[in-house]
Amino acid sequence: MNLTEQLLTALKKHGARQIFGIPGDFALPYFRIIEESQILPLYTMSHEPGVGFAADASARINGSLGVAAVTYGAGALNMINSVAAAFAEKSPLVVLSGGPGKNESRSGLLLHHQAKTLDSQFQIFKEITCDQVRLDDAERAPADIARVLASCLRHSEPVYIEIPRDMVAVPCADVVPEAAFKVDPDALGACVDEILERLQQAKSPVLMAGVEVRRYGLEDKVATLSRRLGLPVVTSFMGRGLLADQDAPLVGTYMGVAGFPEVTQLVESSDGLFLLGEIICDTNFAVSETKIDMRKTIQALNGQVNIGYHTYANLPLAAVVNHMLARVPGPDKTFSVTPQNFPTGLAEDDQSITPTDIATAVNDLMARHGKMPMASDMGDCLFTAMEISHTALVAPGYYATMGFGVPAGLGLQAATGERPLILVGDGAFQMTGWELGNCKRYGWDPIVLLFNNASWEMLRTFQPESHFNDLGHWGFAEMAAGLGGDGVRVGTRGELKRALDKAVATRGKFQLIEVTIPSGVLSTTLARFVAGVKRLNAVK
Ligand code: S1T
Ligand code: MG
Repeated sequence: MNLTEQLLTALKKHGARQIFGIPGDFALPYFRIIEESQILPLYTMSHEPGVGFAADASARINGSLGVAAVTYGAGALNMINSVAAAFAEKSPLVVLSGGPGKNESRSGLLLHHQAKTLDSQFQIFKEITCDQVRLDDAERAPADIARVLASCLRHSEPVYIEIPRDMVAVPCADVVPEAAFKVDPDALGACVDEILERLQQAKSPVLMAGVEVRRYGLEDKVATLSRRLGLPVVTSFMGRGLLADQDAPLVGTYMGVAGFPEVTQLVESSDGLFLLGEIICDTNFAVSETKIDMRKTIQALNGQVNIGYHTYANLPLAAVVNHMLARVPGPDKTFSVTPQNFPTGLAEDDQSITPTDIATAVNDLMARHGKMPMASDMGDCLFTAMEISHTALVAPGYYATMGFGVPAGLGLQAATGERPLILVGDGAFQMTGWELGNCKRYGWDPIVLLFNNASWEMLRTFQPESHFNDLGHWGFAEMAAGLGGDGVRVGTRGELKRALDKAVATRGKFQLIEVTIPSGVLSTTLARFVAGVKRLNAVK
């Protein structure tokens, strides 16, 4: 096999299921091999930010590698923000970029798509990936590919692979996957002893499941562990959607002053908070009513476990969870939790629509037709997602970039075959909503709920005096047909319910429901978040 075929075979062996991409002249040679070899299906998108978000979402929902294939310079550098989002949120994304060959690199000419030096792109990607390689040596290539893909899975962070265009078809040996990382059994045993002891001594222990629990495919094991230890489970804002399909004592999502008071109370009064794979960031913890004393918590993240003031290094999350399960064989403890409740029973009347009405309508829809996986963009749509009953969710809950929602929803459907629900604001839709034009080619048919408040409402909420947040009305519903889907604008709660029922009944085309939301109307969750942040800032 040639170098590209070996790379594709290795990607598949390491869990990749599809490739999203946009070619260019530096990438045409390897794209041709992708298409002709059919080792992995290729989905082309319309703009590289969408390529990155779709590939990232496919990684998140499958708990395995996502692959974004681009050309050198204008392509790869156009995708920096999506890769940064994947890095920040620990998503195992593999970036493949075409690159200049040896002779043209030595021509003495500046090459098109070159920024500063020919190596600039490689250096830029070093900042947002955990490992990188340029495949310019066929002898070294198998070991380099094995190392980089192992890094991607082990750290659950993006990696960068540059393929010079004069190397794509050179003969190459098989890629032998690297041996699994060896855990020190004594360190693991000591660590798990201490975790179990702390949890047993605590009067009100709580387990918070973070994104690493999904990234390492541990949701079912964590659900079992929580039942056996009798631990109520919460997720953070970023971890919303985790354990949705598991038999776990899931109470709800912790959002401090912005969340459900019962969940806030449970977490902030706990004397044994067990943060499992949770990123300690501002969107997860800055809105804490009472500052959580991290010294009293047990934090397992990034391959280490911090307890109080000491750290157990080189203990992958899976090793810790597996060893805890072995130490706590069961049976399940008998205990009950009061899960947070979600709004249902939307009145089908002529009232204007609030974001919380949208959540209510979706909860009613899922109760009637079954759960749908969701992709959400940044904006009030993501805060509204916290009011939707637990279902699989991919969203930029920490890095908080706009533009994620629509391409991520397409990545969900490509990766799972399931019809997704996409939540997106008007501002974010203006960025990457046009990727819906690719649905027809691939038979994707998401239902898109477009929150149209004609503004960058999250920004206006914090700075109402600024008029630059007013976006005016775009006719999104009318644009849907031109993109190959159906579009409708709704302004009352009755219209919303009827539009959702019609959308669910219509398959084979995307269904865009443009929801007109009166200016200044926020979801209950965002209103609480804003009030809480203002209150916390006032006391600082
Ligand atoms: N650009 C990108 C790519 N991501 C961002 N998060 C921002 C800018 C800043 C930003 C927000 S929230 C927001 C912006 C511009 C407005 C979002 O508008 P829309 O999608 O219409 O949603 P809504 O009206 O519900 O706010 C965050 C705070 O940084
Ligand atoms: Mg808006």
